[in-house]
Formats: sequence, structure tokens, C-alpha cells
Amino acid sequence: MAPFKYLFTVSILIIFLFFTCCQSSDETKSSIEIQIDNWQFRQAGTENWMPATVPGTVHTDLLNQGKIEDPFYRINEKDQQWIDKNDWEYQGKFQADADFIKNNQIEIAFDGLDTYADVYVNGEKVLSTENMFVRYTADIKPYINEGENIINVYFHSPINRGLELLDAHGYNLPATNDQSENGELGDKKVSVFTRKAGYHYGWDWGPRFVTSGIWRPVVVKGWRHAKLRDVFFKQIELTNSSAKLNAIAEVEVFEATEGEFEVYLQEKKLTSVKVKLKAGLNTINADFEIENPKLWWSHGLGEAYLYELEGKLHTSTGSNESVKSNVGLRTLKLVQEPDSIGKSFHFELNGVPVFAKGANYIPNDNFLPRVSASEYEKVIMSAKDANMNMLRVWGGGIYENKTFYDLCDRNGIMVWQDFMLACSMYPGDKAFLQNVKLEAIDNVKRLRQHPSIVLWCGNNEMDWAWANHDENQGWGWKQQYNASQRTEIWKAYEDIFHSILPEAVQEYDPDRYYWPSSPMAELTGGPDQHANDFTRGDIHYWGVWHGLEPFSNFKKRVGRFMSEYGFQSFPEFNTVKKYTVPEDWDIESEVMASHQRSGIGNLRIKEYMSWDYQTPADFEHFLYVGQVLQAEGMKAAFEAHRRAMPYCMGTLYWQINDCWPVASWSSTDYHRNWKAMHYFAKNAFKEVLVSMDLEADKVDVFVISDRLESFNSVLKIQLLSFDGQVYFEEELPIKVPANTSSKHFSINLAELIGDANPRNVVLVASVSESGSLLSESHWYANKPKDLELPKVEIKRKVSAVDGVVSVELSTDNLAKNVFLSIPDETAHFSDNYFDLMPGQSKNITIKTDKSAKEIQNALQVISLVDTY
Ligand code: BMA
Repeated sequence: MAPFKYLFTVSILIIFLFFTCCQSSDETKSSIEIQIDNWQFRQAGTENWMPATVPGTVHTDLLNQGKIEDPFYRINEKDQQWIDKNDWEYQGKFQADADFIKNNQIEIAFDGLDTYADVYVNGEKVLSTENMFVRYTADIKPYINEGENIINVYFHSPINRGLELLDAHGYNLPATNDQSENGELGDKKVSVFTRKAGYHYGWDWGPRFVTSGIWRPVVVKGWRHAKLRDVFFKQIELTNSSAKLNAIAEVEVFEATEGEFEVYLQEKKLTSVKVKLKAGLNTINADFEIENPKLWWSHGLGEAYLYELEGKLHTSTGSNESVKSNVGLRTLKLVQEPDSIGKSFHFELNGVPVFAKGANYIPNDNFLPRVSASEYEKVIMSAKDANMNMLRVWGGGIYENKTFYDLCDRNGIMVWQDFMLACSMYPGDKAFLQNVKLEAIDNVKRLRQHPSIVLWCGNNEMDWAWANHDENQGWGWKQQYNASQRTEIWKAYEDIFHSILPEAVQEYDPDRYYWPSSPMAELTGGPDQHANDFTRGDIHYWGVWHGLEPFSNFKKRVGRFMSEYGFQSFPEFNTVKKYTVPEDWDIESEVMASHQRSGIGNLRIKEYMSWDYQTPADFEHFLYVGQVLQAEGMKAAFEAHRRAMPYCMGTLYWQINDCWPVASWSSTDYHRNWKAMHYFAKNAFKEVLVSMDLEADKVDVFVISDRLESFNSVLKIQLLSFDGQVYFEEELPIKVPANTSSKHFSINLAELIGDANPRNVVLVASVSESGSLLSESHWYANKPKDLELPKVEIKRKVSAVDGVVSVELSTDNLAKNVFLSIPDETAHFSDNYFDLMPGQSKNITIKTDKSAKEIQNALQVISLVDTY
């Protein structure tokens, strides 16, 4: 090392030491945090400690130590069911210097413990936990020493605890997705007794890994006199000229003192209040105003503007504390007004009715702590890039990390937030209810500052499945119980969803709407409460898929807000190769079947495929056709829902992501690759969409616009043969009305097709504004399997400009669902699975680490005609 570099390093070190020593000295007396490190773990009852990662899980620590194989590879899941039936111990250490232990208050703060944990500090038990979703803090001042301190966390098996609780309860509760048999528990469904992510016990797209671990960060905190526990910047009133807010600060002080609380917008002080603080917990209120506020808008409607606000506290005892938050200013209503059809159900943001376009969201991994910030970013940016403005955080997963909501705040993605209860009925004993209450309060307080959250929803599908008020509705759950059990189960439901959760929202986040269950018609206490009526409330429509109804039923079964519907596909071949070996390449093989958790999954895919497509020649082509099938089916839904605007004001498909590599309803796979459906969603969710529909004997052409103003454009309609002959052409100047759907053209099908061969024509509709194309759509008069698709030669020219690789594709004849891929490589294409029109050329950019030359050699381009 050069001498001056050495000097520089030493001086940095001195400055650093000076800074840290001042931080903890008597002069500033603010709170400080110490990290716990040297984590190790072992199976309880064994001797040897092994290095551990915190935050982490037992499973991933075993994997890192080479004690188990990759849980997601082939059928390794089956051999790893012993892990959740054992207890595990973690141990970490931290150093406390003489100054630190002088703090009046020293505590250990866990952001998340999964789940039944006893925490010891230097051998003394300080905490026992039973809820993965709750933040826990314990006073450890009496037990810590100067020098080394040892933290032990003992995790009781969630399965053994679950079995004890089930025993005490006396009978099983409905828990449709709990894969107790895969967990070697027979029919014992223990998931509902533990406040832990439901999908850990298996789901119809997820494996069973019932994890344990310190799954979110943990720190040791010390403070002398005062601690700012929470600051909530609550919006009181919002007009064009002013935003009135109230900062609500929770301050804990060790001894009575005086102080000053201030609110800053970056460097600018907005308010300050003098406060007298008593020993213990205090609440401070400070009103302030932001003039000419910039509003927070959802993606597509405007900027998702955030104000960086800071609450600062100074006390006469010398404490300086501060909390920063990004605050979005917006008004939000869930409008449910009676109308001629039933009752509306839509979100109104800043006075504007917003059509919600998006998807349901599940956790990104079975092993949550390994989901990095960049993985979160990939998922949220995939939503934004597909023109979405809403995600539903579904109730069988987790209340997400701050990173998730920060990304949604910044990118204008509204969040429909479920409480974490799904597809089951839960116990109603006092301890359970109290636990749920703590969880609700903790999470509402943790998340309420995020402008992206637009709704708190009690649960997923429980009101619908139990259907208490109508004997003939529901999933047959209630009929499995005797009268007193039924009363007991429904009472637990009402306690949680009609009292505890709405009361928590009312108390801590009163401006946000609470909706008891998704789906639900209306809270009436009668048979019309449950979601079977498409004219009110939100709808989960599973007639397509579960009910084997054709895709064309998507347009017949449209509700006011479609919060779930979907269709499965397998992940792309590159992803499949990562969890299989060649002998597994058959969807019925043991390995592929274990990465397909829906009992009817393969049957449904094959059945629907046989209706519309020729049988693919091999496994690889089957995967591709399966993705096209899913994409085309879902396109029918996306467009039907948008065409039905403003009757229907939301479409959230099931589901945007996966938690492991699997066949599922997802539009992006575990490795965040876009499936065909995600590209189709991007097209269908454009701000302006042209959509064609055959009704009776007419083809109708609709234009749907989310713009808040009407605009002039040109609608062009062409009927082409697959080799590019033009049979029909019309160009119409149209005025597209604001924020609605409207029909602009209609033509009798027989008249349109005339003498042309209906198996050899495509109808192309496009909308352009001042010469630039806004949306284009293709419509065929026959199912893909009945089309006379020509064998095509797709020409390609790969080039790179300023490091951006792109390929130009062209063809003389129509190429249907052109699919670009690079075997064994991760690459993202700006478009894929599209129909390339005869004579058209299309430029696709490729996100890749490879050079243009390498791409030229490796790029694989096929279309539907190549699959049979
Ligand atoms: C809905 C969801 C999930 C499930 C999906 C597919 O009911 O709420 O529970 O994974 O359908 O069956």
C-alpha cells in the first residue's frame, strides 16, 4: 500500500472512531444500535454449532452448510420434511462497551421471528414469541454485561406446536391448501393454529417447507433518555392549495423532561412544538401544512410524488432523535354506490375513478430472507412495465417488507392489502384472537404511511367458501361440522373479520377502507353477502379453469371488480432445465408432477390445449404452446374486463409471480422470466387499447382509454390473408372519450370475410394518434388449430448500438406467436410471443450480457407452425 494511502486510511479510521465514540458518549445521548454477529445454529439436542446467516431460515442454513441439497431441485422437498419436526437453536454475540451499558434502556428488537421462539440473553429468558408477522422487543438491560454478550434463540418445531394446538382444539378446521400429507401428517391440518405464512404449509402452486428462523433483521438498541418510537404523518385535509397534516409521534422517555418536536421537509422546518414529557410513553401531535401540494398518482395517471418528511425530537436531557418517511398526498375512496345494475365497486384517486389493472401477488420465495432488494425491484418493475397500477398482496403469504411498499410508493403501484388469513377457517379462542389483534395493530402501524396501500382486506375467500348465511352456497365446508362447531367456527370468523380487524384499522388508519373478505358482495348479514352476484362487490371468477368453462365465458362473467381469475402454464424450458434432468422431461414424470401442485393442473392444461391447438410434437414445444394458450385465454379476460368499463372497474389476475419453479397461474416465473401472458398483459393494459369482439354475427371494435381527456385519433381496420393480400380496409377518424370504453365500428362477419378463406385471414385493428401507433390488435375467425398457418422463414438481423443489442425480424407470411429464446441463457426481450404480420418488420431489443455476435448465433426463433 502506498504510504499516503495508508495515512489516509488511518485518518479515516480515527474520524470514524471519534464519531462512534461521540455517538455513544454523554454529549449526544441519542439511541444507538449494535449488530449481533457470529451467528451459529444447531439442531436442538445436538452438540455441534454450524455457521448461520441472520436474517435467514433453518432450511437455507442447512443448505449453505451442505447438509441438505437444493430444496427446489427435482423432488428434494420430499426428503426435507424432517426439518420442521425438530427444534433448532441459534446463537449470536455482541460486544457492549462500558459506555453502552450505561444506557438507561437497552433492548433487543426483532423485526420477525418465525415462529415459536424463546429468546435468551446470557442465559436469561427475555421473550417468547408465537407470531411470525409481529415485531417483538424485549428489555435486556438487567442481563447484559460489559464485553461479550450471548443471545440464544430456541425455535420450537411449528409442526409439533401445531399438533398440540390441534389436539387441544379437538377437531380439524377447513384448510384446503394445507398439504398435510406431503408433510407426513396424514389429514392433520395444523397451519391454521399458527400465525405463520399459510403458503409455508403448501399451496396449489407451492411446496411444503414449514420454515423456522430469525427471518427479519434483529438489533440491540440502547438509549439514555428518549426514544422516538414512531412518527405518523397523517393527512387531515387536501385541497389544490394546501395539505393539512398532523404528525403523531410516540416518544418514550426514561425520566420526565421537556423537549421540542419539529417537522422538516428536507431542510425546511414546517412546524415545531414544545412538549413536556412524562416518564414512559408520550404522544405528541404537531399540525403542519404543505402549500400547493403535489399529489401522489397511480402509474399512468401522473407522477407518484413523494415528500420526504422528517420528525425530529430534542429533549433537555440531550436526546436527539429523528424519523424520516416518504409521504404521498392523495385522496382515496372505495366507491360503492347503488346504480341501475347493482352497486359500483371502484377506487377513486384524487377524485378520479381509476380502472385497476394488475395482478395478485404471492411471496417471492419459500425462503423469504433470501429475496434481495433487487428481486423485489424486478417484480415491481415487471408490474409497472406491463402497464399495471395495482397489485393485491394476497392473504396466504406475508405482510411484505418495507422494500416492497417503498417500490410501490415510488412507482405508483396501488396495493390491495389482505390481512394474512386465507382459504381456511381459524380457531376463535382468546389467545388466538389476541394474537391476531396484536398482529393487525403492529402491521397497520408499520404500513399505514405508504400511500400505495389503498385498501385493507380481511381475508382471502373465507366468506365465500363458508357462506354462512346460505346453506346452498359455499364450498361444502360448513356441512362437515355439527351445529355447535358451526356456531363456534362462524363466531371466530365474525370476531376476527367483523370486529378485531376493522377496529384495528379504525383506530390506527381510519382513512383507509376495510373490506372484510375477497370476494364478497356486501356486508349484509344475509344470503346476499356472499360473492355469487356479479353486480356488486368484488369477484373471483374460476369458472374458467376450475369449472372447465371455455375462455369465451370470460366475457359473460364480468363483475364490478375482478380480483381473481386465471389459467396455468409451465415455466419456460430454460427454467424447467434448472430443476430437472432430461429423463424428467414429460409433464407426467414424478419430478414435473411434483412441480405441479394443482391436482387438476395437467388435466386442465391438456384439455384446454386440445380445444384450441394442435398437439405439440415434443415436451419443449408443449411448454411453449402451453404458455401461448394461457396468454390467449387471459387476453380474452383482460380485454373483456376493460371493454366492460365503467361497469367493471378492475382486473387483477391470479398471479404475477412464483415462490419456486413450478407450473402455476403466474405470468412471471421463479427466475422472474416473463411468460407469454406477461407480454399479453402489457399489451392489454396499455393506456389506450383497441379490442375486437365477435358478438352474434358481428365483429365489434372497441377503444378503451384510461386518459382523463378525450382525444382524436384514427382507427384503421384491415382484413389480410396470411400472405399479405388486403381484402378489406377502412380508416376512420374517431374521438375517443375519456376514461371509458366505447364501440367505434361493427361489421357483419360473413360480409367482412366474403369469398376469402376464413382459415387464412387475420383482422388487424389499430388506433393511432398524430401518426403514432397507440394500440394494435389481431383477430382470427378460427381457433389456432384450424388456421392454415403457412410455413414461414423469419428473417433476423442482430445488431448492437451503444451496447444495446436488438434484432429485426421480418417475414413474407404471417408468423403466429413468434417466440424468441436463447437456450440456457437469461435474456429479456422487449416483446415476445407476438404475431408478425406479412411484410411487417419488427425490432426487438434484448437485455443480455452477450454480444450481438453471440446472440446472432444463439438466438432461437420459432412460431406456432413449428410446433406440430
Ligand atoms: C385462488 C387463490 C389461491 C389459489 C388460486 C388458484 O382461490 O386465492 O388460493 O392458489 O385460486 O387455485
